[in-house]
This record gives sequence, C-alpha cells and structure tokens, in this order.
Amino acid sequence: MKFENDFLFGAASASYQVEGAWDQDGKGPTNWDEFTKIPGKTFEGTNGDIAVDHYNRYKEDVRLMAEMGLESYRFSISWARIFPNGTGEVNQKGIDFYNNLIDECLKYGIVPFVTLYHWDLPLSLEKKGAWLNKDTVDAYVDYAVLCFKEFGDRVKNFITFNETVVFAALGYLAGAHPPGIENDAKKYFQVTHNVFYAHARALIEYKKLNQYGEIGLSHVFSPAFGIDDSEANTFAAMHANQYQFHWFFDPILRGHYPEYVVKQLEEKGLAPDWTTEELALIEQAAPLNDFMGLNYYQPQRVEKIEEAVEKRENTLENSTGAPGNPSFDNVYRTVLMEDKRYTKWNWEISPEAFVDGLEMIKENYGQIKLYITENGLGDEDPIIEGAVCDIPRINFINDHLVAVKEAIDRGVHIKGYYAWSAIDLLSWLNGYKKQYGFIYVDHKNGLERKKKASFHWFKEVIATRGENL
Ligand code: BGP
Repeated sequence: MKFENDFLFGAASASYQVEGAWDQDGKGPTNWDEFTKIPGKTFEGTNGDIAVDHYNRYKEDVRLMAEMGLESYRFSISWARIFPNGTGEVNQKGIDFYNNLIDECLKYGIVPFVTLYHWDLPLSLEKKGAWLNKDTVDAYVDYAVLCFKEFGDRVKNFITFNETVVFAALGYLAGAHPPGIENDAKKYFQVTHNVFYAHARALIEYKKLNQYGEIGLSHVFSPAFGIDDSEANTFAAMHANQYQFHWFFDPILRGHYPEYVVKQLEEKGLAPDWTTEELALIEQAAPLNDFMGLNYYQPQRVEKIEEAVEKRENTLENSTGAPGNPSFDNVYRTVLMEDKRYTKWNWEISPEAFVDGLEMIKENYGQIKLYITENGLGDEDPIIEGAVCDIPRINFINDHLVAVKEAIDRGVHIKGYYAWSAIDLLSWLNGYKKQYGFIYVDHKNGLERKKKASFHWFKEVIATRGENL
C-alpha cells in the first residue's frame, strides 16, 4: 500500500530547541531562558541561547528540508519574539521572522504546520504564576489571535498547545521543567484545566475569522497497558488511561472531563478551580477541533502497587520518560520490562503498541482526523568515516510508519506523519547528546549541517509514498 497523496510526510521542531538568538531583534526572555541557567537543571548546563541557530540559518535549513522532499514542516512560534513581555507591545521583527520562515517554506511547496505554544513562556508571565494565573489565558488568546491575523493567510494548520501533560507534570509534579515545583497535584490539575480553557477560547476565536484552515492541539500519546492480564494490573491500566489519556483527550474531543477522575479529584480536594462558564466553553469548542495531533514515542507498562512506594531519584536522563516511578496517587507504577526493547534513554520501542493505541483512539473518539505530530528516536548517532550512520533511526521510523499504515488499514483516520525532528536540536534536559534529526549539526565545527543516512532514506520514502516500507 502506498500512502495517499494527501497524506503529509513531515518533520518537526520547536522554537526553543532550534532557534537560538535568544535576545536577538527584540525577543523577550522566557521561562526556559531562565530555567536552563540554574545550575544542575540540564545536561552539562546546555541551553538554547544559540541552539542550532535556526533563527539565522532558516534558509539553509528549509532548503535542506526541500531537498529531502519534505511536504510539511512543523515548527513553533516563540511567543516572546512576538510579545516580548507576553502581552502589550508587539515586536515587529518577531513577526517578520515568522513571515520569512513561512514564505521560505511556501517557496518550496512545504506546508507550514504551526504550533503556537511549545513550552517557552514569556518570563514576565512565568513570574506572575504562568498557567496557574488565568491572566495568562487572556494573554495567550490575544497572542493566538495576533498569529492567526498575521500568518493565517498562509498558515492553514495551527496547533494551539504541545503536550500539556509534559509541561504540567514536569513543571508541578517532577520539578524537572519550569517552574520546578515538585509533588503539587493541585497545581498540576489546575494548569491542565487552564490550558484546555485557553485552547477552547483560541478555537472559538479562530473560527470567527473564517480563515478556512485547520486547528487542533497535540497531546503526548502513551497508552497504558498492564504488565500482565491479572485483575490488579488490568485495573492499573484502566486507572492510568483515565488519568493520562482520558483526562487530556476527553475535554478536547468530548467537551467534558472524565467522571472517574473528576469524582476522585473532588474527594481529594484536587479538582481545579473551574467555573461553569469555562466548562461551557470547553464543551462549545469540542466540535470545532479539526484534528488531533499525537506525539507518540512509547507506551506505558503499568503495575498496581499495594502501598506507597518511594519515588525513584530523578536524574536528567530518566526524568523525561523512562519508566520506574509511581503515579502521583500511588495507585500504580510504570515498569521497565525485560522482554521489551528500549532506547539508550530507556524509552520503550514499540510500534505494536502504537497500532493498538491508535485503535484505542478510534474506539473512543471515532473518526477525528489525526496527525502524528511527533515520533522519532533519540540516540547518540554513530559517525563512521565522517558519515552519520543513523541506521537505528531508519529502523525506528520505518517500523512506526508501517504501524501507521496498519492503523490506516484498520480504519483509523490518519492524515500525516511528522518525524521528530527535522534537524538535530536541543533536547530539553539532555542537551545535544540526544539526537533526533535527519540533518546533523556539527557543534565542533561552526554548526555545520550534514545529511545523515536517514535523510537519504526518508527522501526515498517520500518520493515513493512509502511503497517499499
Ligand atoms: C516531546 C517534545 C519535544 C521533544 C521530544 C523528545 O515530548 O514535544 O519537544 O523534546 O519530546 O524529548 P527529549 O528531548 O526529552 O528526548
């Protein structure tokens, strides 16, 4: 089977991870500009001050993407380039940059797929409580509307938020992302609700503008499976999916939160502070989602725990995705299983669970259009006689594209696949050591770009529409 002609083959990035130019041309500081400077927060103190200098080299990068035959480039806008203080005065040079980047994509027929929020929050808003403060929601809606007006004539695909669970959980439960708060479940749930409310409002504003494009958001998709079929672990999987899957997908696609979770949060005093107006808006916005973006890296294998277990010590390497921790409510823990395959960072490699998970989406949410907005392998790529031989990445993407095909055959409505990432970039906590790109960036040699083996392979996949996978 070939992928249909309207299936988009793309690759992704995010502003903080590629742009650099952290204070160039009037950009304001962000939460990440500050957080990465705190000693011990990131691998070897790496930060995005320069990143891979995409801000200044976007022409070269887009040209390489075009050479690869990329049909779409997913990138994010840095809010603080547009509104240096998060709200108020607009920085025209920031708008110019994204206009140039969009136009450069279009010059080659590359569809720009734009994320409005990929975690870099203007510092002034961070200081006022970030997503705990409902004023941030108002500021976000203003920012989103400005982006629709400035870019919406040419950008026809908008993602409102990237991976709410990650910035909320790492920010308020694990303390590994800004603002670095640990074990505050009340705040964690509040942040998720405020973000979903902001998403709903942005959707309603977008539709008023009649731009005839698509809008949705991207969630991490890590379906949970019990480590065996026992009653206890089947329950653990159900519970994990209620909290990690339904809590995130139901308000967006069904317009209301899952009762199972709401009831427990109310009993524990952890329910967000939400108003009936906010809940009504979330309900009103649900049918306006044109698609759902899924970022799939791995499933979760879960085991019920009988009594509270100690949290494993978080290291930079394991705090973003390696199994081993109890859930916040000590009902289950994620487990590293001997019979599974893992990356060097202990992320499970499972295209099989991807297919099962995609079926789960269909069963729960029907025919909503899906884009796989991220999927890829973080690795330390081998360099052999000067060539970047990222064969494990080729195998990884190959197997996951086959999984996508399989899911399409089973009736799941998937219209695009974006590899993470287009080009090597800054891994939030793991620096430049953990690579994901088709394009290698030589940090020892003036950030020179080189094509990896996967670059040539993906080019062939696109040209043949996946016929030989
Ligand atoms: C996703 C993020 C990306 C990217 C990716 C890989 O959660 O949306 O921004 O970073 O994960 O993560 P890491 O760099 O931790 O390996």
